[in-house]
Amino acid sequence: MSNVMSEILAQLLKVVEKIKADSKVINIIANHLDPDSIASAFALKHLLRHLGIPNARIRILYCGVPGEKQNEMIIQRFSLFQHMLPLDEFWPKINGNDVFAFVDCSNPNDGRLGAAAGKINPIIVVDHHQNPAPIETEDNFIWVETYGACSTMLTKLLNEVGLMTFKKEVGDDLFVTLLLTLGIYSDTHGLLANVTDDDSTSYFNVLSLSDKQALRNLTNIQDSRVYVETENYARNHCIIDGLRLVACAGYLPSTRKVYVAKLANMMSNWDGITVAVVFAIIDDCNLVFSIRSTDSGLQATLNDVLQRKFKNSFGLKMSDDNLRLEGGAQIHLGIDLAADEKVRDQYLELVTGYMRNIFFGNDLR
Ligand SMILES: [Mn+2]
Repeated sequence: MSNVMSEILAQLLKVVEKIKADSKVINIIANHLDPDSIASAFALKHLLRHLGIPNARIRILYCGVPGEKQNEMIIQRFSLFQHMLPLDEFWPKINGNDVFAFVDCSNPNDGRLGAAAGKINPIIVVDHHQNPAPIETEDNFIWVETYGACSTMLTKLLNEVGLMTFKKEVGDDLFVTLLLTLGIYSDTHGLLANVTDDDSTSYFNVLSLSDKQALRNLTNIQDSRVYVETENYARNHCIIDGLRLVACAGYLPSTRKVYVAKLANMMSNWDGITVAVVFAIIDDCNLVFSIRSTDSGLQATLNDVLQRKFKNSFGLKMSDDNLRLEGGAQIHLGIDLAADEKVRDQYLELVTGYMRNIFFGNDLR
C-alpha cells in the first residue's frame, strides 16, 4: 500500500469509527443518476457495510431522473430503485441522527440537491470533480482528486481494504464491479478522455470481475423510435450561421426532455460547428434549451448575455472532460400553446426566430 493511500484510508476508518460509535445513519447522496455516480454510491455502501456499519443505517438518496436510456437500463436490471430513495421526498424526514456522504459530487450548494442545497455538511466526500468542496477537518473524510471517474477512487479504496470480493451469502450487491466498470468506461469515454493510469488499472481490475454478458447488454443501447423521430425533426429544423447552429427539436413530452441535451451533444460534434443550441417546447409549459460550445473562450460572454436574458433559469459550466462548455435553461412559459396542433408550427417558428436572434445576434458576437 502506498503511503498516500494508507493515510487516506486511515482518515476514512477514523470517520467510520465515529459514525459507528455515535450510531448515526449515513445517507449516501448521488446527485445525478449516471453510471459513475450510481456505481460510486453502491461501492461506498459495500465498503461501509464491511467496515461495520449495519445495512439498516446506510441509505442511498438520489437526485433527478435517469434521463439517458443506459441509466434507465442499469436501474431496471438491478432493481436499484428498491435500494435508493429520492432525496427530495426523503428530505423532510431527515433528523439529527443523519449524517451524509457525497460521491461523484462535492459541492453542498449544487442546485441538483433541491431543498437540501446549502443545508448538508457531508462527513464523507469522494469526488473526482474540481468543485468547491467542504474543508477537511479532523472529523471528516474529504477525498477530492483528479481522476477520470469517481468509480476509480472507490475501486482503489475497495482494493486497499481487500473488499473486492462479493458474496451473495453475506448480502453483498453482486453488481457493484459491473457498475464500477461502466462508471469508469463512461466517464472516460471508453478510456479515451481524462484517463489516468489509475483509471485504466482500476478499469481492467473491475472488468475482470464483471459479468460480460450483462456488460454487453448494458452497452448495446438502441435508440427508441421517438428519439429517432425527434432527431429527424431537429435535423430538418436546424439553421446554421457560420460556426453556429440553432435547431428546434419540436414539441416533446417532459419524459423526453433529455433528448434536447443529447441532440446538442451530437450537433456540436458536427464539422465546422463551434456553438450548437437545441431547443424544444415541453408539454409541461417549459421552453428548454441546451447549448454546447467547443470554444471555451466564449464562456464569459455566454454567461453574461444568457444570465441577463434568462436569469437563474440559465446555467453554464465546463464539461467534466474539459472538452466543451455545457449549458442550458428551462424557462416557464405559463401556457401550453403548442398543445394545440393548429397553432403548434407557428408557435415553434416564432420561438425559432427568437432563439436565432439571441444566438446569431450581435450580443453574442
Ligand atoms: Mn463522475
